[in-house]
Amino acid sequence: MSNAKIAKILRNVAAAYTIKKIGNIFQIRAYENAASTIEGLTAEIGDLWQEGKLSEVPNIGAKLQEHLNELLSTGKVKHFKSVQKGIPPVVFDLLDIPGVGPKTAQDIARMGVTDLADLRKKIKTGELVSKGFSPKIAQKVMLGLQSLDQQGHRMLLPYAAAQADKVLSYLKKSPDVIQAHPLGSLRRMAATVGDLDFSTSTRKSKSVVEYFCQMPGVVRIVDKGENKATVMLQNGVQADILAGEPESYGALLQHFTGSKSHNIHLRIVANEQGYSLSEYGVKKVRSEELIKTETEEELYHMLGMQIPPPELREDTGEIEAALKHQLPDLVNLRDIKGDIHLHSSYRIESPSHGPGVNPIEEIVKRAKELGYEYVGVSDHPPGFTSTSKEYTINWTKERTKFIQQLESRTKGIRVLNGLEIDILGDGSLSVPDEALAMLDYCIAGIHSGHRGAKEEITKRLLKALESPYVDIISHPTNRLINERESSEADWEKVFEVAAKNNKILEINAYPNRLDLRDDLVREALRFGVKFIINTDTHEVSQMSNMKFGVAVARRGWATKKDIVNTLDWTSFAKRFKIKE
Ligand code: DGT
Ligand code: CA
Ligand code: CA
Repeated sequence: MSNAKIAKILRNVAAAYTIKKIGNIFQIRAYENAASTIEGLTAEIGDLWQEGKLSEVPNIGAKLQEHLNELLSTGKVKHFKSVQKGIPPVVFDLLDIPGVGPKTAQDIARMGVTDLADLRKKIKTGELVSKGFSPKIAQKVMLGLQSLDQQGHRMLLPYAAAQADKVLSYLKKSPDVIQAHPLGSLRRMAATVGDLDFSTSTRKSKSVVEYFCQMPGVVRIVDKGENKATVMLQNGVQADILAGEPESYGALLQHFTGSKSHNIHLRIVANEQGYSLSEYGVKKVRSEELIKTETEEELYHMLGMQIPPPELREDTGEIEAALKHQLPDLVNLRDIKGDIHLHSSYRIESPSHGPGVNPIEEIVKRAKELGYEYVGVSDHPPGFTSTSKEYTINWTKERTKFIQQLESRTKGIRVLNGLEIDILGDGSLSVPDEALAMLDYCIAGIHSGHRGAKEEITKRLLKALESPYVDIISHPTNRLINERESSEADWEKVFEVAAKNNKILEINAYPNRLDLRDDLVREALRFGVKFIINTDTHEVSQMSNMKFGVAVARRGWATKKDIVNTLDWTSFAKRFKIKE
C-alpha cells in the first residue's frame, strides 16, 4: 500500500469525524497531521512497519500505530469502517478536489452525484445548479476539478531519490553493468519527479535491459527495445533505462539528464559548430565521424563551454552563461554550518502546531554529528490566540533559561534559542515583544489563511518584515507540494523590503515544502535578498533533508555568500547580534 493511499485513508477518517461530529478537534488534527507526515516520508510506510520502525515516525501515536498495524496486515481497519459507516463513498472522492470541504462534499453527494466524472458533467450541463446548487460554489468546484487534473501524481524529490537508490543498487549488481546513474529530473534535483530514469554503460545493452526488466518489484513491462525499456514498479513508479557503449556514455548521460529544453537548445549550439548531438554520441555533421565522449565533461568542453551543474539545466540562461564561462559557483552542502529551524519535544501548548519528537539534547547531538558549528531550536510558542500574554512571556523565560543552561554545558557547538512564531491575519505577531526580546533569533511564518487575497498576504508579509524582532520568514509561499498551491503575493515588493530591512528568507528543506521555490529564489537574488536553508525538522532523522534545501538554492543560482548559514560561527553571531 503506497504512502499516498495510506495518507488518503487517514484523511478520510478525519473527514468522517468532522461530518459525523464525533471526536474532538485534537483527534481530527491527529489524523490530518499523521497523513501529512506520511505523505512527506522518504521511505515506504509499509517498509517501516515491517522493520518495526512505526514508532519512529513523527505524529503517529500509539493508537494510530495500532490502526496502521491492522491496516497493513489485514488491508482494512474496523474502527475506520465504523466511523465511515453511512457516509456515501463519493464524499471521500469529492474531498480530493481542492477547495471542497466536508460540507460541500455532502451537499454534492445529496444531489445524486455518483463520481467525479458525473460531477463534471452535472456542472457543465447546469443540472446541479438547476437542482438548486449555488452557481458560485459550482464554479469554484469546477476550478478545483481543473487543478486536480493538473496535480497529477509526481513524486516528492526525496521519495524519488530513495526509490532510485534501490534500483541503482540492483543495477550495479549485474556484472554486465560498468556504470549506472539515476538521471532526468532526479539528477537535476527538481522538487517533484515524474518518472525515474537510469543510464548504464555496458558492452551488453540487450542483456542489461533484460536484467532491468527482471528486477524484483516490476509489475509490468511497458516498453522494451534493444537498448532501452520502461517498466512499472509495484509502488506505482515508472522507470526508464537507457543503455549505451562506454565510448559514448558522456552523450548518453547528457541526453538523459535533460531537461528537454536544455537539450534542444544545446543541439542548436552544437549544430552551429558543425556537430550533431544525440543520446548515441556526437558526430561531425559533414563527415559523419563519431567523436568519443566518454564523459559529460568532454562533451561540454568540445562545445567550448563550462559544464552546467545538473540543477541549472532548464534552459533559463545556463547555456549562454556556460558559453561565456560565467556560470555561478553554486552553494554546496558542505558549506552549511548550522540548521536553526528545528522543532523539539519541549513542552508546548499550542493547539494549532504539533511539537517535535525529540528532546533538545538529541537535536544538539545530531547537529554535532553533522559537523555543524551552531544549531538553533525553534519551537512553536503558545500564542496570543490560545493563552494570555503573561503566560507566553513566562513560558519563553523558562525555555530561554533551559536552553541557556544547556548551551553553557555543551561543548563543540553553539546552541541557539529561537522560536517559530505566527504572522497573524493582520500581519501582527503571535508573541509579545517582551518575549521576542529574550531570543537569539526569531522565525516568523504564515500558518493560517494561506488562500487569502494577494494584497492580504503581501500586507502580512510586509508588516512582519518591518518588525525589529523578526529575523527570518519561514517557508514564504506556504505551498505544500501535491496539496496546496503557493500563496499569491507581490513577491517583488516582498523581496525589495526584505533586502532593504536586512531580513532573511528561508529555503525550507522539508520534502513537501521546498519553499522558497527555486524560481523565486532566483528572482529574490536580483534584489539582493539573503537566505537561510533550514530543515524544519520534527524528528532528528529529518535533519538529513538539508541537501534537498541546498538543491533548491542551487536551482535558484544561489552561491555561498547568498546563504547566511554558510557563515562560520563568529560571522553568524555578528549577523544575528548574538553574544559570542
Ligand atoms: P519528469 O520525468 O517529468 O520529472 O522529467 P524528466 O526531465 O526526467 O523527463 P523524462 O523522464 O521525460 O525524460 C528524461 C530526459 O530525457 C529529459 O530530461 C531529457 C530527455 N528527453 C526526453 N524527451 C526528449 C525530447 O523530446 N528531446 C530531447 N532532446 N530530449 C528529451
Ligand atoms: Ca524522468
Ligand atoms: Ca522518463
